[in-house]
Amino acid sequence: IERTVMTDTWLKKHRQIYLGATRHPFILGIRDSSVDISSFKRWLGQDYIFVRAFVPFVASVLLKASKESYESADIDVLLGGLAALNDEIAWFKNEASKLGVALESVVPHPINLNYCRFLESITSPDVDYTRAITAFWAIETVYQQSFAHCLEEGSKTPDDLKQTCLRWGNDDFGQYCRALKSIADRQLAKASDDVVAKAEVNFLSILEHEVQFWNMSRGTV
Ligand code: HMH
Repeated sequence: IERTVMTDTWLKKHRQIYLGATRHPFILGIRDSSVDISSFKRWLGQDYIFVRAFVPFVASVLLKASKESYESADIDVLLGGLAALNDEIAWFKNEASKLGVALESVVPHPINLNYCRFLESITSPDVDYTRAITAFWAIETVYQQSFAHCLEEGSKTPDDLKQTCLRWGNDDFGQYCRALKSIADRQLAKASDDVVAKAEVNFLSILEHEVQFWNMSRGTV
């Protein structure tokens, strides 16, 4: 018998808000090549700040995995995630210098600070591994799904933005997100109703933060 995993239940239940995060006008603007360079630069500078704040969160997930889970395969997946972040940070610096964005002088936008504060709240040791890995899956997957959409058949993504889209939209990153998803689903399957409910609330918060982040990048807020 096929059993529906929790993340698929949520994706179905919250389809509209999920599409709001993964098919946002900012992404559609990359896909149809109407995005303006100033928005792209704003996204770049703000996302660099976000990714720096993401590092301690990912480290906290790794720490929880090593304490709470007996699956050494989880550690391998998370270590791959940290390695990807290391490359990402180098990429941001390189891309910023090409576009003339001075990363040191980017002022974090309140929307970004708000998302970083949320990350910090789920970094706490009081948050269990199940909630942490589920949040991690959601955060990575929104980017993977968004940027992969810009590379699909029929997209008109400008050549100089294709590298950016490939960072998160490539097949390896897709495979990595599927690995996070199956860890999250394995954990959710054995979690209490209370933990599952809290993880779902976090999932929705993440989708809202992602929508806000794209809005900020577009300059509409
Ligand atoms: C805002 N969400 C945001 N930035 C990112 N780099 C990711 C998710 C994925 O790493």
